[in-house]
Amino acid sequence: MLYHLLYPLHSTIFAFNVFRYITFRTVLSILTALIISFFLTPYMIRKFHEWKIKSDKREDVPERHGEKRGTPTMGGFVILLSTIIPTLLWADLRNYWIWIVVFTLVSFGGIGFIDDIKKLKGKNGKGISGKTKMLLQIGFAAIISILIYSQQGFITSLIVPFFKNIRPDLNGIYIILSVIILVGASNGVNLTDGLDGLAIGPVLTVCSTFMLFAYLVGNTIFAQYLQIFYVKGAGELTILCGAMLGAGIGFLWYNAYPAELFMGDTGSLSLGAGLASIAIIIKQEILLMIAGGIFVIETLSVIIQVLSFKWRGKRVFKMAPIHHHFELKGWNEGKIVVRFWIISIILALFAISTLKLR
Ligand code: 57M
Repeated sequence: MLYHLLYPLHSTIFAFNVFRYITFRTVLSILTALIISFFLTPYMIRKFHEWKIKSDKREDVPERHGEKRGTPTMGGFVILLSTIIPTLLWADLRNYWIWIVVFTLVSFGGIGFIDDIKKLKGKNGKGISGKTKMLLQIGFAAIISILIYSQQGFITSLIVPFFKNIRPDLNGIYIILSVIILVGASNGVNLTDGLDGLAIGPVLTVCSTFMLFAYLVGNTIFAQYLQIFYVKGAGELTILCGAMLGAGIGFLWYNAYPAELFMGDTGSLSLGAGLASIAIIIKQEILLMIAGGIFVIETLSVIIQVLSFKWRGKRVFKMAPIHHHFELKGWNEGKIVVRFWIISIILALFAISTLKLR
């Protein structure tokens, strides 16, 4: 909104011409998100305590998690506000992609919100049933995928990193792939969100990677030079990624060990799906799996554990998702989290290197 208000004034105040630039508005978006997050989070932590929005009903967590009882949850609500408000202030609101990602964040955040509320109010801390949750996720993912697919000129080819000549056109099947990516990513972040700072760290590295890619993909010159698909209007997503980055950093301030706030499903489901929707729009679906490798590893650890237990009657890990395995091996929480962050930084750098290595 501020963009629409300030930029037209450039004919009288020449300096306002600067609002034309995506880079400048991205910096403003990051700063706005940081300010909102830093001021709103402590206020909301107090409110969550007052309203008894606290995680205290899990019974099966490793013993050490007992000390985490009473930590307010649903911090994802603040992350969403600190992402969406700066986006609405600094992005071009005529941009279709911005609304798609905002819709993704709100719809998946809504599913998480209902789940979080039910966990707090329901018996034994149980949220909505796994089946209902999955159906809601698939339903919204299908709507989002169709909205993306129906946009005129949307490319349904799949980019395979490192191979510039392998670009299979999936046509209508693309919608199915897109649903899988959206649902998979939202659950991947959700599974990862089990230690202080563990999920938000890789969210930040993926978000930074996509901030760069959105800018390049939305610019004809850079896209042509780097031989990546040009996606009209995708550049504005740089501003949204910036807002998510600022919101995530602000949240990490309070989620760092010992956490004063958890993001809840409101945060994990929406952030995962939000990143997936950006990946789909900027045509970097496989890159999401590389940069977001931590989410893939966490998800795979659960699949392997469940299948192994079913088929062999034996566990592969002491406990899945894999961060619990290291906890039970006696690693300190901080060590696990920082090591996972280091891996996600390496993965993000590797993802960025695909721009040149092909
Ligand atoms: C997310 N939620 C945390 C918090 C957070 C299929 C199965 C693998 C599913 C999986 C599962 O339920 N995953 C969902 C796990 C919970 O955190 C809340 O949930 C939100 C995210 N949805 O924002 O509100 C607890 O995690 C800890 N936490 C932190 N810091 C944070 O910043 O310390 C969270 C955020 C919090 C806090 O203790 O209360 C959770 O773990 O419950 N299920 C599992 O992960 C279970 N694994 C399991 O059953 N493994 C078996 C299977 C796969 C065969 C096995 O290995 O044998 C674990 N769940 C729990 N305890 N609760 C097992 C241990």
